[in-house]
Amino acid sequence: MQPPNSTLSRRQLLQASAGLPLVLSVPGVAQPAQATAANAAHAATPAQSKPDYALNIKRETIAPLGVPTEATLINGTLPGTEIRYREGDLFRVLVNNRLQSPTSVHWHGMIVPNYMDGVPGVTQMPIASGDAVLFEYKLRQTGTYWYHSHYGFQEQTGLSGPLIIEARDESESYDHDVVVAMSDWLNQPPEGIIPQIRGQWPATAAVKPPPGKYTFPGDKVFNVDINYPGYLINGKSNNSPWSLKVRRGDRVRLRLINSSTATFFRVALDGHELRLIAADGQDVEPLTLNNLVVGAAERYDVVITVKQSGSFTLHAAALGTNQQVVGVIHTADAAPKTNMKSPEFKGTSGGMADYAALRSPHPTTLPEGPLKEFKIDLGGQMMKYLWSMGGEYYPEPFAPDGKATPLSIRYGDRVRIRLTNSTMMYHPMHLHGHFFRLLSKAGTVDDATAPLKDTVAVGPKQEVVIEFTADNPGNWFFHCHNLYHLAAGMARVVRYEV
Ligand SMILES: [Cu+2]
Repeated sequence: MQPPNSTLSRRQLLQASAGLPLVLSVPGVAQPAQATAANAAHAATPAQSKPDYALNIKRETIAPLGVPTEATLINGTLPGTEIRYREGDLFRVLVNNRLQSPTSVHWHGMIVPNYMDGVPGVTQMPIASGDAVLFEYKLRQTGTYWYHSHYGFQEQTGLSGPLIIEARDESESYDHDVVVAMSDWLNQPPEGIIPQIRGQWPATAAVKPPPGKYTFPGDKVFNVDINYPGYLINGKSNNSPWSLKVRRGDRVRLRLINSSTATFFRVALDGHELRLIAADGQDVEPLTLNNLVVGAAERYDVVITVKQSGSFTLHAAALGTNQQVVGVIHTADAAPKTNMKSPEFKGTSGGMADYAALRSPHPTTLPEGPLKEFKIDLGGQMMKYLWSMGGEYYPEPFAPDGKATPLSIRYGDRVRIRLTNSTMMYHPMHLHGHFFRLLSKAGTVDDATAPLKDTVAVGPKQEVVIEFTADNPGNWFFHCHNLYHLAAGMARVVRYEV
């Protein structure tokens, strides 16, 4: 165990003794050898080398849409530093809080030990101003993930970044491996959005969404709460679009990450088909698509083959709005040139527009176990802007009186959750610490190749069934990944009974 150490405060010792990550009060780069309770548990390990990545979180003013806005940035960039590992590596990342306020970082989609999950109030204390925490765990997966703050509205103001784990033996070959992180951006503090929607504050343009021309495939209306002034690809708006230089004939793996707080994007690349090879980090049977929809917090990996010399616009249309954000993929002999015409999105649509088409390349059937079933309705009170799971509100900043019953499970259970949606909005539901099988067709619980995901968007009046084996003990957040729905109560904790 951790020996008594005179440099630790009483609070730190309390946290350490509670089995929580130990927080060091060291400005700048901390001494990682002492940084976590996890290290303390491995007392035989001598002093470790430096972390692989240090995420220095600071408040800065930036203007991605041309309007200076307060942002919460990692190492000064938007999105934050790309973390890239290889299969089987040890994850060693230091989070340095240089804000005046607390923070937290959650590793989205990662199968982490519970106390590394980064959810304040569920798995750890917030990281206090000036403190640093080393996150260390053995990587048990490959694919495209991301990380983001789970504290307040920091995620909306820039605190997120890509997290990539390359497989040692990738099934596809490609010449470029590139992250395309899509996000929504506000020119105002996000804390004011919910009071405006509730009519408690004077409304700005951001809370008056006009009817949007970009609909869900099949011309279905897509409702949004927020009228964002703009959207970004890899931190860049249409004012200076993100671009990628390639050669004719190149194969390019695009790791599409929807790191927005509320927006669903429909994506297409002019003149090219998209070969979908992975969803939420997990391989799927390849599909040839013309466009796809990426729900908030989802990831889809596509491979494109650059057919000819030229400049090809990557369109990401924000569903429910009249806006798209573009990027450009161009060959070296062609200048990057954007096509700002509205994409028509002809042909086959995939991703979250057709979950049933996603097939795992290997069986995902679960081991036998005591069946534990839950039925949870996603609901809310529109006029009050409160969002619920199973009629209960999780105590969050905009649902302070909420009280939500944990979903109690036991190690070894086969947990099946039936989600219904009685609201008029999509809810991108995310379970921490586990992959679940997505049983998109009713009555398909025996479906051997159901895809594994960590986030599933449940549409208005839709029903979705997910199931997973309870094999990672702890308290795990299960919530809507629309940050404003979460802040107004849409969450539960899945709790392993001991
Ligand atoms: Cu929601």
